[in-house]
Amino acid sequence: MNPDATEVCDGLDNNCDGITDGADAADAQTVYADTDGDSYGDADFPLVTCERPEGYAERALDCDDGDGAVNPDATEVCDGLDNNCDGATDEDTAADANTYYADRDGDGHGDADYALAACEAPTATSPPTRTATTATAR
Ligand SMILES: [Ca+2]
Ligand SMILES: [Ca+2]
Ligand SMILES: [Ca+2]
Ligand SMILES: [Ca+2]
Repeated sequence: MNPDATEVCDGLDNNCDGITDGADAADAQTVYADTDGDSYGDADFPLVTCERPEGYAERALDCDDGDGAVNPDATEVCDGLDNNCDGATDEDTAADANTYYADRDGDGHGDADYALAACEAPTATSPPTRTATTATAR
């Protein structure tokens, strides 16, 4: 141990700076604050440390660290939130998405050949029915 030594995570103050296993340790890891405890941290709050403290996660990617039900492992549902942190809110793959059928003639009855999963009724300009004027669930 001497001031020229490199600090490493070993329980010793290798470089004699008075700090044992400080953030300057060569093999320190970066962890991220995980306020909601879902094991995904907030990339905006990193911490370089030898020992991951309580309340920190080894991976970031939590797009809402105030909601434990929102993280990359979550299932997207139609609720106005980006549950699975993929950057899209209530995407067509949501677990409880409705199936809509194109109603090209506007009689209120859709065409089973033109089904589309979505949280909200598609607009007339949505694929796969560019000529549809309305869409309806059935
Ligand atoms: Ca050390
Ligand atoms: Ca989290
Ligand atoms: Ca999403
Ligand atoms: Ca959602």
